[in-house]
Amino acid sequence: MKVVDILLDFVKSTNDRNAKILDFHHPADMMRLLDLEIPDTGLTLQQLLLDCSTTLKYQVKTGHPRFFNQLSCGLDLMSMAGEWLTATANTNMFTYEIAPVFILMEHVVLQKMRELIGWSGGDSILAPGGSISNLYAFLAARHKMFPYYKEKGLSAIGGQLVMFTSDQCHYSVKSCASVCGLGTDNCVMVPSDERGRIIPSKLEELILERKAKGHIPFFVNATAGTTVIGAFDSIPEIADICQKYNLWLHVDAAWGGGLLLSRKYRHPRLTGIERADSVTWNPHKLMGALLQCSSIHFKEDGLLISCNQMSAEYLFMTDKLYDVRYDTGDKVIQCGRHNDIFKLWLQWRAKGTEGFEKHMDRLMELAEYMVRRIKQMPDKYYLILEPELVNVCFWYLPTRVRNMPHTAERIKILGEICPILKGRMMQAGTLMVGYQPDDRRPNFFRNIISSAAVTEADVDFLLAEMDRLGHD
Ligand code: ABU
Repeated sequence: MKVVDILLDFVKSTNDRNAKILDFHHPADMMRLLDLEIPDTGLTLQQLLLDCSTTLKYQVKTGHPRFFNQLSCGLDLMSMAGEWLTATANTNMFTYEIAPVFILMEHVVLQKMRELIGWSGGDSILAPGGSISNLYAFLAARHKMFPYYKEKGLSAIGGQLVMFTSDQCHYSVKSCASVCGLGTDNCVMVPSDERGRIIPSKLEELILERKAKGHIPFFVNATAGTTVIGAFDSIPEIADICQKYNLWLHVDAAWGGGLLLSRKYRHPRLTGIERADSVTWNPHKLMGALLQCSSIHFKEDGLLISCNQMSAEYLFMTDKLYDVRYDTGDKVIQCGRHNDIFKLWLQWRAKGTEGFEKHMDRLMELAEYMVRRIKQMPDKYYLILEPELVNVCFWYLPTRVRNMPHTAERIKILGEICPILKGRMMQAGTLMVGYQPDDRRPNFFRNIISSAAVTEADVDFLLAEMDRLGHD
């Protein structure tokens, strides 16, 4: 019961706007505040309870309504209940034998997600994060084109494989090239336009360039919601190119996939997604499922198992008393699989698909509200671009730059201000907003609204608090 009290206190303070988001200490100071040593002899229950509350005391409250720092924000109570029960059940998701209900839940929920993509069949699996989901897409694409790779390795290919993605993609796409033996030089970064969307004509040019060198293009990644600015590549145009050159089309919708649930915002952003061969979609992002919950979907059924199956005899016996196609563990390269489905299933049952649609529309409306407020304060804020998603990218303008023309010199100063102002937010503990540079600009703020707890008043607080902390 005491542990439950500690959990509930954390949830209460997460939802308390008067409570701080974090109590920041530098690592060396934090080490002094904590006792993390592993003892030879077990400690008392009283000490362990103290350990539990101290741990949560210094944890950043990522569900706080003023935490705008990451793509996964918020603390959905239904999903949390599912996660607590999941931990209690403590099972492994590799076989139906030991996780019958959870395996069936996964089957039903993933089928529903494929329907939302626009497929009537196909196959899917929950994976440990979007990067691994993208890797599964890569592996299946290579397997489809070179089915003997699994047994024969590189000799089955007999040439240089090449993949294509935009220069704004998530870094995990490039990582596939490194991990899978292509080398990062053979993950071709296609230029994007001023809004961060891949330029289709450049994609085609680069494919032809590599073909002329005798290379083997095989995989194109389109991003539906880039990590920093939230851009959506034009899927129909990319799909046409993939069709023309017989290339696998993967859509990394880890971030933007949630908008599939919104009739208002789905189009044109995700138009054409049904033409993809594979789709990554992370419910732990826009949908607010607790970390982690990431899915990878395939249009073609049977590819995952054919690509990854190792038929370990001690686990995946074929003479079990039930239909062993439900032993999903042999579809993946990991062995142990965490149960990431119960929290999503329970959350979806609580909200219904309509509830998720309302959630998506609300997040988008809040981002639109923030853009309007920023535009009403041109002396204090500079909007970098009109968002397509809930990523609002901007600079804060302290008093000393307000009368300067918006030149490279001012932009340099604005970039230098970001880490200073972020540091002040963290010291104050009142607000967290992320910043980063990109290939076109120095540091700028990226505000993410993906928590159901956020209101217009929180957005107003954010803008006022940045001004309070950074005006000098
Ligand atoms: N691609 C993982 C999410 C990164 C972020 O929260 O900014």
